[in-house]
Amino acid sequence: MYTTELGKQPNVKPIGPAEDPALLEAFEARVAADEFIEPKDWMPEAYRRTLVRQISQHAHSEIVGMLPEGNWITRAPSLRRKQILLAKVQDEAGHGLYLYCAAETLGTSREEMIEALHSGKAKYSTIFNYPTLTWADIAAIGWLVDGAAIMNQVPLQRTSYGPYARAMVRVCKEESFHQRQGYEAMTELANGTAAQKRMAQDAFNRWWWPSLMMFGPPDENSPNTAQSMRWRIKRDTNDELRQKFVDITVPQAEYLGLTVPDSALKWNDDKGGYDFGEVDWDEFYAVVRGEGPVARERMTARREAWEQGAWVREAAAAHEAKRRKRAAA
Ligand code: BYC
Repeated sequence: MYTTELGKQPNVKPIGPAEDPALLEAFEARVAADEFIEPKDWMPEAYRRTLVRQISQHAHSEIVGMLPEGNWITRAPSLRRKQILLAKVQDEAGHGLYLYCAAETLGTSREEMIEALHSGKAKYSTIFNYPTLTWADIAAIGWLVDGAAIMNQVPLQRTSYGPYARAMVRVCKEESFHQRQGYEAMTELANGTAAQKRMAQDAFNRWWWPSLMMFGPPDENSPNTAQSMRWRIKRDTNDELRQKFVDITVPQAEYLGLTVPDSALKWNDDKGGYDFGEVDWDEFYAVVRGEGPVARERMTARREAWEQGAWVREAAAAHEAKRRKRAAA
């Protein structure tokens, strides 16, 4: 499904004519001084391409990420839960839109990005290729998936590209609410009946490892990390963020009385963090290749939504054309 062969990708290299060394030096000095790079500023082509890749894939993740939860809006166990879930899913749509706008400032169009998603050229987060089987999965997603997302996105508020950094400020505020509502829903289940506790543990078992995969491959197998860290697109490496997530989440699980599904998990005094077991990287790469348990359903749903929404896009374009004509007259 995906065009790139993971683990064998070279670092992003500039294509086309060599870039002016003076411009390159000035650009690197600005990045090193923690200045934001803005859309009209000169930037190396490889920097632009890396940003388009990361931001558009981030946007796609937000949009595809609406599906597993959207599936539960009609089945939420109370009116309060339904309202919260509806608001959360709408927030994810908003995040997708800010991110598509941020990517558009780099000279790519919305249509090109959507086409890349639908054709399988662009990736989206592996986490959204797993099914949501019970209500506890919705609680687990809020707690773990949004928790992992915040861990990754708080540092991105200081990413070197201005529009991406600014989009992240609002996204992080909303993700923080998402994480809390998930943890609150999980607390209720973990303190509920025996059946509810079992549901909570079962969902935790199924979402723990895929959540650790959200941070990407280990640093030594991450083709993009070194360059993205130099350009300050990424502010922490995949392994650093994964470790922070484990260290913060394990005590939360203990508070809920849930067991982390990892027999290798152990506090390590020397490093001041947990040692934990090996992620199943074969599973990760299979899901990235489009072989996730519900990958096909996800892409079918997105393509159908795009086709069924054609009339809305046409109506909006016709309305705008009329408005301009009237304004010109
Ligand atoms: N899933 O060199 P690496 C959300 C790809 S939305 C799929 O480490 P990089 C939420 C990677 O793209 C969560 N693919 O790459 C929404 C690369 O392939 P390409 C999304 C993955 O970019 C709704 C290759 O593997 N968050 O939270 O330096 C409801 C090698 O990896 C994954 C973001 O997108 C993966 N998990 O680092 C609730 C955050 N991991 O592109 C919640 C922004 C890696 O070279 N993105 N790959 O063909 C990032 O921070 C970085 O792009 C990543 C990967 C850490 C994800």
